[in-house]
Amino acid sequence: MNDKRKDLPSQVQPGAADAPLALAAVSAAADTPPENPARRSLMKVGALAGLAGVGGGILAACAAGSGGNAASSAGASASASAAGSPGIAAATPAAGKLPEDYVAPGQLDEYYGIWSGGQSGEIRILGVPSMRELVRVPVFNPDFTIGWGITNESKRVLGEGWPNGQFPPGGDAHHPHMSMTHGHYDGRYIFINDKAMTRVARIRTDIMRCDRILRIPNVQAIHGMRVQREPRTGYVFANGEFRIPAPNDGRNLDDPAKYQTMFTGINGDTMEVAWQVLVDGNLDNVDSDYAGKYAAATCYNSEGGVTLADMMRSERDWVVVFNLKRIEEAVKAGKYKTIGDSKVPVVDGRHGSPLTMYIPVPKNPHGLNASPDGKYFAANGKLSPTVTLMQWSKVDDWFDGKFKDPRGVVVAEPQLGLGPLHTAYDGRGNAYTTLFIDSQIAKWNIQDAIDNYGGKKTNYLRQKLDVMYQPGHDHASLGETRDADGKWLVSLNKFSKNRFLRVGPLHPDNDQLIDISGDEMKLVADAPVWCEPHDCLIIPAKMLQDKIKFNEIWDSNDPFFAATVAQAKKHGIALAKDNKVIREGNRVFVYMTSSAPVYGLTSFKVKKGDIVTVIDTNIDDIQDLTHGWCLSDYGINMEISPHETASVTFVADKPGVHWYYCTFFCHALHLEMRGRMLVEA
Ligand SMILES: [Cu+2]
Repeated sequence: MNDKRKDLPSQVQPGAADAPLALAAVSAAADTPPENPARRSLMKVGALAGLAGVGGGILAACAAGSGGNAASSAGASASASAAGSPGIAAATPAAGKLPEDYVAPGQLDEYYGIWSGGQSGEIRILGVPSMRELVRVPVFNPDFTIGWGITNESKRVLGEGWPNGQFPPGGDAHHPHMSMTHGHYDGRYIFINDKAMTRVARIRTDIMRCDRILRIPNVQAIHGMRVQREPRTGYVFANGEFRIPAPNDGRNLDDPAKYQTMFTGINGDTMEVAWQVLVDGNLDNVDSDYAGKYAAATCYNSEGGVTLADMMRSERDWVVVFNLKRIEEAVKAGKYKTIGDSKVPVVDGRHGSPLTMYIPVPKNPHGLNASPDGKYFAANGKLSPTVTLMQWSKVDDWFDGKFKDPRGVVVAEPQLGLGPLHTAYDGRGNAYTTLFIDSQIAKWNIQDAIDNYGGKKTNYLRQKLDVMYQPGHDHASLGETRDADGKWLVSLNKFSKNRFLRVGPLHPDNDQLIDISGDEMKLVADAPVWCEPHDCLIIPAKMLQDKIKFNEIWDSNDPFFAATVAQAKKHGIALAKDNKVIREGNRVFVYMTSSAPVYGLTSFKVKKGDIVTVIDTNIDDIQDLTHGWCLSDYGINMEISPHETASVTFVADKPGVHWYYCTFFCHALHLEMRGRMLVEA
């Protein structure tokens, strides 16, 4: 422990839990090599339990294919206990050197991290490398902090497409991706999927607030989601993961042959569905090329199965490539149908269609990742120890009829280890593949893997790094753009086990920061995160700030609350100065300002049963001087930042005096910033 880090009060090195007891355990394990049986049995608890019952054959197949480290991993024991197992000490910074993730008080991080919030349904903005969480942006999840799902402005976003605006209580967010122009992040929007409620949302980056949520018709469970890179976004591509009866109106539980799913192209500018493509099998992850011609998706259920055993039956599944130009032409030529009430044109992309190409790959592939040089795309094997690397230009040739066997687009199929899920790129010709079952990241060289596939004796494997534990996605800084800078890699690990202080049965996930700037990957930091982020993106702060102007203070004309401003105008209200109650029958509109430490109205009266809309405008000009408006015993809170207008509508069903008060500490007299609503019985 002879390093500088222990002198830094707020820094705990990766692998050291914040307690003396755990530190002792870590020290004991410090010299243990990564292959040590204790670590193996620790990390594989549960990882293979689900497969063990069904797939003895699968594990054997994996072990046969993946060489040295497979044997020890494949012999899974779900009974191994994590309770007393030591961790593995990670790389420590050299003596006298500050750790690489250290960002001193008052200093700013060099990168933004845009994190999915997983089951929370939000996105989170982090600083990288500190991995400090900056803000949360509620998207699919009602949130009392800012009144998301409570204010009229947020209800307009959340309620779109739902009967009577009755939106669901949350969502399952997975994949945040930023809009691009010519393969570079352009800073306009962040898009994210909701698997639970089959939606795609758009976040305006300048205000970091969700402005549109789109329900996707005709499919169930949007999982993989990516954006068009060229010439711009453009399309947002969304995969329907679960096959469902068509139409799904109460029939065919026992006839899965009649199930289907579709690939959806969304217009990212209008947030409308442009078209859908009917496919064979199912759709998991997706990515697009750098030429604006194709999107490609993995399918792990080519069998069309409805049970685990069914879905694993075939030795091969596939990657399906979508020919965007041909799809657009088919739609234009009217070669589509519509389903039920939906007006979305649906084209047929099943086997034999000129719109698609099905490339057989080893069974149950998962991640789909295009390389930043624009040449290749990789399908990650999951149940195969391989990654299948394919070349976009060969896809051109196949669609042009230059050859018949779709496997002709495969240029490499390196064997990496057990459970390859996702691959990231450093822009220097290397790829970084997460190995879920092995709890490792395999770094491999793309050209060496291609040469090896061509018959040359090359060693494409550069390094394997232990991660803690069971990584899903990994993501390299700018690695999904032409600007891949090969600086940081984050491994988003599903299990954290002994890496943090114990907090009960539900552990945080562990997002580990890895320095990939040198020849060797170096683990730099562990970051506990509220489950389950799945995926992230990392973008230099300067790049983003050069592209967009973050609004420190709201523009009073911002479209986010334009409908509320229009309503005020109809009432003849000047929002920045008027404090006034307007009654229209039993509809009551209460306009007031906020300026620390007072509300423009300190009392107002309504009658029991009135439908009341309170509209508050923050007229403070100072950045960060946010107010809240919380109404006692009514379950209402909303945040109003400088020059923002926010509103809430409720039925005044509880007679009496109800104090409203400011919830954001705005002034020394913040507690005195309050007023009374009288509800007359
Ligand atoms: Cu206040």
